[in-house]
Amino acid sequence: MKILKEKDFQTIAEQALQARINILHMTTLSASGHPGGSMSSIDILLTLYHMLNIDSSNPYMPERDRVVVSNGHISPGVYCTLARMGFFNIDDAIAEFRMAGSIFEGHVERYVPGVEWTTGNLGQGLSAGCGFALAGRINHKDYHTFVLMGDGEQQKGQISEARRFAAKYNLHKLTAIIDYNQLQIGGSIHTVMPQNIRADWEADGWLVLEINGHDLQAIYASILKASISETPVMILAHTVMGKGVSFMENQAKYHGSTLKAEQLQEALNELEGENRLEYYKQLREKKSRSAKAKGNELPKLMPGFNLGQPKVYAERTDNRSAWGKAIADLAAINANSKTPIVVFDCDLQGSVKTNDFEKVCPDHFIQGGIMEQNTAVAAGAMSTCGISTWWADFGMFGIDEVYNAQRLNDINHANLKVVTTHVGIDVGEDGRTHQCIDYIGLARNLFHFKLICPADPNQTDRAIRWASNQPGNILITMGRSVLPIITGEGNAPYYDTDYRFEYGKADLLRQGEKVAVIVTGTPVGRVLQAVDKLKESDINAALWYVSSPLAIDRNMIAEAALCGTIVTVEDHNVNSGLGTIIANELNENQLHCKLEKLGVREYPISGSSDDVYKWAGLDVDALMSVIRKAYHV
Ligand SMILES: Cc1ncc(C[n+]2csc(CCOP(=O)(O)OP(=O)(O)O)c2C)c(N)n1
Repeated sequence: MKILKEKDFQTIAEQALQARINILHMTTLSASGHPGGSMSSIDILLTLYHMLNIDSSNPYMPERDRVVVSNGHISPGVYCTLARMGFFNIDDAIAEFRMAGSIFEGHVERYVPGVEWTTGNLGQGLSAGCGFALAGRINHKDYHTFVLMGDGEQQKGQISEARRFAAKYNLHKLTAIIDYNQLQIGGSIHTVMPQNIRADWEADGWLVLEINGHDLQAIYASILKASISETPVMILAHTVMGKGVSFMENQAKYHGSTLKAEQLQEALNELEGENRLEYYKQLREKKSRSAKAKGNELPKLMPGFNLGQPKVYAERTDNRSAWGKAIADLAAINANSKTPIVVFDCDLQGSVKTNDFEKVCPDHFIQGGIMEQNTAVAAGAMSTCGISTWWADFGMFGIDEVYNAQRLNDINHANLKVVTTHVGIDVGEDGRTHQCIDYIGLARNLFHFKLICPADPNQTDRAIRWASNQPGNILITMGRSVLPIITGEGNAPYYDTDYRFEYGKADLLRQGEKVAVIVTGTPVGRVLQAVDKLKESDINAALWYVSSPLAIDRNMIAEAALCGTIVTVEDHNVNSGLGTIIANELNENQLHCKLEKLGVREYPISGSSDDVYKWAGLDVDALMSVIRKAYHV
């Protein structure tokens, strides 16, 4: 950390006064935003940033210190601080704060120069900090990660997951700073939801330092101490909401209320500032018609891995094992790559098949425990640090349980590869709590996520290898069962040595006419059997496999529609999966044909896979009956 001298403290004090004025200008001008917490934390923010190893002309320098502002609503304070550190012009931030089209959004966004992680959903920042801190260790970079948090925010359970994770991995280069102003929206933090914040952190193995969060020397000393601590440190900084303006101090109302113009004048009289609201008004009007401040181009993860030799499975096996073998193989052959491969697990290692990877790369296997929210965010943050980051879990826990965290990973343009097993109704006997029948629907809401649902172990192998060299977030899904190898018309594996995975390309498994069956996921084996059996009675239905349900193949949809009837098959909620996507595509492309959607219409039952597929009307006999009927219409 940088050593501060007497004159630095004078500078910080002057900047803090100026920043308080700017926070009020910003929030009054936009008539929205959070002045109270911005003013209680501004002394901490400025002192901290003056101590960091950062360079505004090289914002993504790999060895830079990281700050996650978990209470993203204090964006005015953050923008004032970053502007003073040279990342952008303060006039732009004041004039454009919360303006449509501006980068200076209501909550801090990663594309604002100097911001490391988009936040706003409270309780997730410490997990992101864990991801950055662990990434530093894996990348052999000697940086420190700081996470600024609110005190009301401490009520979120995910924070305790992150504390345990940091303690387990002894992330001593991680420091949390809590803005302890003792107020939140609803009033005192002690009445809204009583907690013993200090005791909770200490119980989880953190060293706690308690300071006056407006005393610059005390802030400085605590950060210095934290930077050399051998355990993770939490700094509990006693502050005053609205600090600096007497009528705003200790008033919960100013958590999220702004000053009217006359109140601003009164506040500025106290702060001895100049009321430049007219100037900023003019600036804002001018800006709204002209170019906006530019956001950062986020660095892309392009590992350039050697993808090795594809493995061709001739015997039945499960997709899970094919994924486990592929990632272990990639890790072994890329052991000397500059991009490390890391795999997270949440206490399901045997089921999600990460054992082989752990044998090859024990130090890069991260056991996150039954703490999926923390894992989703920590892994997402790590994936932005030049690390090929994978997380294997059941669909129910890696998607449904953590939907909002994945949405945040999407908003943050992370590079996380989420491999989920046990999706659909192919989960064994566990029943409806474990049957993830909404993964396509959920992923479809995430604008930038790619979704791959491989048909069999061969396509799984190819898809994993392909995904390892792709930037961005990718969700790869599979069921639990041992699956038949998908064969082409001539009985050899369809996805053979020559097969190359292509995102968005559908696979024509069987040529046919009158009916086109379009399937995704585990039902493909049963559909293939049904279609092949029907051939014996001269019913030649076409069969397409869709491995990328969010990127429908235009050729397929046009050819399938020409058949006259399309039957979609999935072991997914029929209201939000492949069938609905196909209906949408037909409609939007003005293609006309009959459509029959087969899928899951109720929360399913426990039972063997065969029994559950039969219950859902997705067994071979039921499929044959639907296809036969459609063929003869
Ligand atoms: C998960 C989540 N729940 C609710 C909110 C709405 N919200 C925004 S700020 C806030 C209060 C935060 O209090 P505190 O952490 O003490 O911040 P301060 O008031 O000191 O700025 C709430 C409930 C949110 N942003 N995220």
